Amino acid sequence: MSLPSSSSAPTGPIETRHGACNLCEAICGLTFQVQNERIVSVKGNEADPLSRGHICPKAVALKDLHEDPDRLRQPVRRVGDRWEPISWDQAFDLVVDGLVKVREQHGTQAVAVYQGNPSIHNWGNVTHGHLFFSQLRTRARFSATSVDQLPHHLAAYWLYGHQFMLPIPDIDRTQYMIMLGANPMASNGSLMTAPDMRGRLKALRERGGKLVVLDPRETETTALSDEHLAIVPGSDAAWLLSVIHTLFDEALVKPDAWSELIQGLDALRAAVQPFSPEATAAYTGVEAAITRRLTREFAHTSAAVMYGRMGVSTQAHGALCQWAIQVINLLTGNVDRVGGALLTTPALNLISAGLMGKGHYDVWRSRVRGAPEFAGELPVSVMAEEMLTPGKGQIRALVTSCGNPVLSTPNGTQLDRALEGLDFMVSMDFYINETSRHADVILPPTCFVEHDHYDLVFLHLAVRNTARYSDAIVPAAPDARHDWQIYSELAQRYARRAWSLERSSAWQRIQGLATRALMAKLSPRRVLALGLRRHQAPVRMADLLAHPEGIDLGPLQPSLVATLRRKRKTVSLLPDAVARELPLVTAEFLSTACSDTLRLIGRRDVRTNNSWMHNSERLVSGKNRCVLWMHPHDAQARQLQDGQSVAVSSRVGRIIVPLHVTPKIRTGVVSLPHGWGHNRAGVQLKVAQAHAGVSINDLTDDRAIDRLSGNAAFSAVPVEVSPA
Ligand SMILES: Nc1nc2c(c(=O)[nH]1)N[C@H]1C(S)=C(S)[C@@H](COP(=O)(O)OP(=O)(O)OC[C@H]3O[C@@H](n4cnc5c(=O)[nH]c(N)nc54)[C@H](O)[C@@H]3O)O[C@H]1N2
Ligand SMILES: Nc1nc2c(c(=O)[nH]1)N[C@H]1C(S)=C(S)[C@@H](COP(=O)(O)OP(=O)(O)OC[C@H]3O[C@@H](n4cnc5c(=O)[nH]c(N)nc54)[C@H](O)[C@@H]3O)O[C@H]1N2
Ligand code: SF4
Ligand SMILES: [Mo]
Repeated sequence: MSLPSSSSAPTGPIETRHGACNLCEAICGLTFQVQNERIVSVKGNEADPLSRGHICPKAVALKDLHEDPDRLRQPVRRVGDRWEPISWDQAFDLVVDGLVKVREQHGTQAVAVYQGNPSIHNWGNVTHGHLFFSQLRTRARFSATSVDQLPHHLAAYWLYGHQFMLPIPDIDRTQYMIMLGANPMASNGSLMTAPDMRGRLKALRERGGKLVVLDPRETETTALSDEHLAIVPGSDAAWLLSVIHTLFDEALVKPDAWSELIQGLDALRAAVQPFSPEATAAYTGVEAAITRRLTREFAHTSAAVMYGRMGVSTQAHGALCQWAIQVINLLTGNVDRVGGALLTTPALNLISAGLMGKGHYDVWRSRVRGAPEFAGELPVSVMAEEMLTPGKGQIRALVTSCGNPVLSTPNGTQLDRALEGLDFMVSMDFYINETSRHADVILPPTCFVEHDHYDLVFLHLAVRNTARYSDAIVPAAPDARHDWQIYSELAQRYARRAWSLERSSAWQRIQGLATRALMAKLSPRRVLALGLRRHQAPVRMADLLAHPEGIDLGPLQPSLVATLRRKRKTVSLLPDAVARELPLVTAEFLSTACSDTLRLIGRRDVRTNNSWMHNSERLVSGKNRCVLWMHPHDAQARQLQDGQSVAVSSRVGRIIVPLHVTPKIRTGVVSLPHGWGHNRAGVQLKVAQAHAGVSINDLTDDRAIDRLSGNAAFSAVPVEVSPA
């Protein structure tokens, strides 16, 4: 895909530069053509060993982001309802002053942090963010994890002892894949970095393999599947328990390499006894005979993998779902098996290097609702109530970075109101959007094509081992700051200003200052080069620089069984928390799903990227994508017509949206995409405002969380739909 050439094209040599797209987890390799430091075309890089030339329409929009007139290029501070450009020096002082004052007056817990999705897509946040955030010492830490993949981490922590030991589907070698609640043809894959999903899924079928998808609606991915089961939303945990039940019932348990490592088989068999496929069929909407047949097929295939993502993570039983998926892969011997699910071993392995903590669970709880922490974070669903409920520990200040929680977290309207009442707020973001418009100061970093990149996170989640470092494509403006530079500066100034608030000894504080001063001088690239050398990586910085297209380190290899054996660790199949939970859900899972309430679910489109990138004309042009899908039977029952405006209401809110009547969705279910709703006052995104849409998270409920993990339950929100 290339760009139309500009009419006033500058003259000068055209240079080719290799880069990467960091917008989604596929991290595609790109080739840019640049003339006079202006991007003139963006293409997929055929030589990239992982993405092999694949891109999606969003890659070209990286240019739009770079050139966007609405993008902030200098810090601003809010003066009444105006924004005033200020110098970086002034901005840093204002931020440190604002945060320290709240901490002095209201205590450490009064300052909260929200780190959004691009925090892990932009490596400067990974290498330098902690220098600043750790000094705040607050337990009021929130991130996109608790509206996303939190149950995966919890299941990995329970079973393998480490939150980041996440086995990835070996999609290029599997013969049978069961996929629940994922639409990688639109999302390009998640917790499975696998660019060119179409090619990979076609190859699966061409080698005689099978793809089964469970999703309440037809999707771009179900279109490529052999079998699609339109399961009742929110009921997947019951279905997965029935699969485990069937594995025991039909003597299909064959853990192979895991036999001597797993514990609790008998307890598990007893715990799943009530959940036969026959007993849960009314609740899940999946016929018992189908569940039994699929379980048999899966167990009899020697390279099979079950995979579940957003649709089964962000629901009331998300943790049960992700635990059960791991257990099914374990009981059939498919974890750590070629063609099953394998750990990636990236060049710089942050897990084996001990640079990623193993996690902890329920060591403390949130003040108002008593929701459990995981790995030091509280569920973001409780953030607004922690701001709105008076008392000791009430949140009075907020730092947001790379996030737009007003559009991305449940009950955004309530959060919007809560942000208005804060004493101080700072946002690291290049836009004045639905969230950052509440900030006192906005610190805008450079955008993706203006800084270098090595993917510290997603190379751990890829379906093949590769390594790739990309230099900046075009130079940043002289006075611009990268995220890592913003953190470094904030960290140093904060340490000096908050000196008297620290309880550590003077010596420890001096050491802290020295470490931060040193780290501030090390760019992410220097950190990477040191890390590769220190941890004896198979590639060094010089190799990466010689191969900007990326280096292939081969297919995934079994390693988890050997690691656990070496560490003398066993896998307890039935963690205590799950054992306590199952009796609590039995009555629900054996009942009939309520049929007269409509259940709302989400939807992604290849041209969207969460709550942003709607300011790119080329991505939002064409048909309106923010429409409510409804089955013809449900529309008829409510006398609703395709194209008309309808009112959708839930416990927390009401929105008006155009209706799209389609047989592609299960009856009793309606679907809306997330990330829209740019019509709030004060937003400065001209293109996005002209295509505002509405926010699904004005309907999703902050009280609806997964009891075990605290993850938001976005799927199966009860709603009513009527003519607007
Ligand atoms: N109902 C519903 N809600 C959902 C979801 C859903 O499926 N349904 N999905 C959830 C999921 S999976 C996620 S991950 C969250 C995402 O929600 P958020 O965590 O809010 O992340 P984004 O929506 O991606 O917003 C990214 C913000 O970061 C800014 N930004 C982009 N790049 C950079 C950068 O390099 N540096 C800085 N400082 N800022 C940057 C952008 O301008 C934008 O404001 O939404 C969740 N919300
Ligand atoms: N184009 C695009 N790509 C993206 C993003 C984006 O916003 N746009 N966001 C990125 C991010 S942050 C993430 S986390 C990934 C997510 O990537 P995926 O996990 O693939 O997420 P979705 O595409 O939302 O697919 C979730 C599917 O679950 C289905 N579903 C909903 N409820 C249920 C349920 O109760 N049970 C079952 N079985 N299915 C259900 C939905 O119909 C939907 O098809 O995508 C990433 N890639
Ligand atoms: S799939 Fe699209 S958005 Fe994702 S990394 Fe590739 S080009 Fe970027
Ligand atoms: Mo996500």
